[in-house]
Amino acid sequence: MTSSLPPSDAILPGITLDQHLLRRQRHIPEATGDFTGLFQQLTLAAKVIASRVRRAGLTNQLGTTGEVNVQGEVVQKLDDLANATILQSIDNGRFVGIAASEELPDPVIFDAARGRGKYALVFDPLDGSGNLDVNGTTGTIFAIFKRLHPLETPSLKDVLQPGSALVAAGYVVYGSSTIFVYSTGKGLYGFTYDPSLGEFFLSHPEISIPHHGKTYSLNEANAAKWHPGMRRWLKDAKGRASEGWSLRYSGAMVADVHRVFLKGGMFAYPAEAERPLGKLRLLCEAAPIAFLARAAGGLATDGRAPILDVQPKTLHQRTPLFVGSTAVIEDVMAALSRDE
Ligand code: P6P
Repeated sequence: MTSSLPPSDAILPGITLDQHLLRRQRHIPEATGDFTGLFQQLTLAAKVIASRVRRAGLTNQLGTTGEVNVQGEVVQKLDDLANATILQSIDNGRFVGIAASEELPDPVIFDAARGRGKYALVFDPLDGSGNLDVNGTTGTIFAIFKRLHPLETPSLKDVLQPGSALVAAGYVVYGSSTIFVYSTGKGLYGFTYDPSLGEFFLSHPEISIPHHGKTYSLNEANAAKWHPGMRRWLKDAKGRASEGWSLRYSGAMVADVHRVFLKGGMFAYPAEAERPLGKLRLLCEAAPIAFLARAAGGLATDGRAPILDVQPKTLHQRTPLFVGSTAVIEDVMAALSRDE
């Protein structure tokens, strides 16, 4: 005689992020555990950042440091904390040889004594941090490359790779709940954090971007600076309000992209007359988001070409970005290709 198991959801809320990663690792014979180890470090960093973001108003962590970063943006106190948290979390693991942060002018190269980590990590530690003071949503974005020459000293070459070379990417959205979303190229998975248990549990087992969508996410205040085709597309979209088309824009790309991934539509930060490469950073924002969008069946372009095909020339290179439902992105690209 044997006893039957209690229903699986009777006690645990589901599979954890760690378990999901270990299951993935078991299917890769050559896996050394370094990739899983790196993800566990990033998961820890996400938990720490989530905790600090939630209590910022109580721990004098709101507001700015008074500094301006390499992007020319005012640094929020939590930008610095999130940046330091991620760098510290990967510093003792020998998984990462070089890490590039949106907040730092140059990459951090980890001490050779710790072994030359095989991965290159690129990240935006706290995207949309301008929202913090008003309790808005923010996020962390990360991208993981394999280093080009793992036995050599890490260098910028390890980071200046096209998005198509990514081995994994993800984001953490610090919103009404904290959700860790990642992909290794096939499938897009979301895990919701339970602070009472200190674990991320699988809550979105297979995120798939609807082929079409009626929500567009862009900063219309900049419309006068856009390509005429983009202005025409926006005018047409606004004309379809009675058909359910609507604008949603939070000021934090991670939040807006997360909505598009789940509900369809488009997030866009177009080129402008005086900013032909737009505002968003290619390596630490657009490329990882494009990698995730492709894994979820969506599309991401710079208005002309797939973001994943763009070969970065400089670390903080910017790019226009259009990402979301394939039908919507293709429609926008057609509008941009008309020369009026
Ligand atoms: P704007 C945040 O600073 C960010 O990089 C993205 O997260 C966000 O989508 C965009 O810039 C907001 O820029 O010019 O609309 O305030």
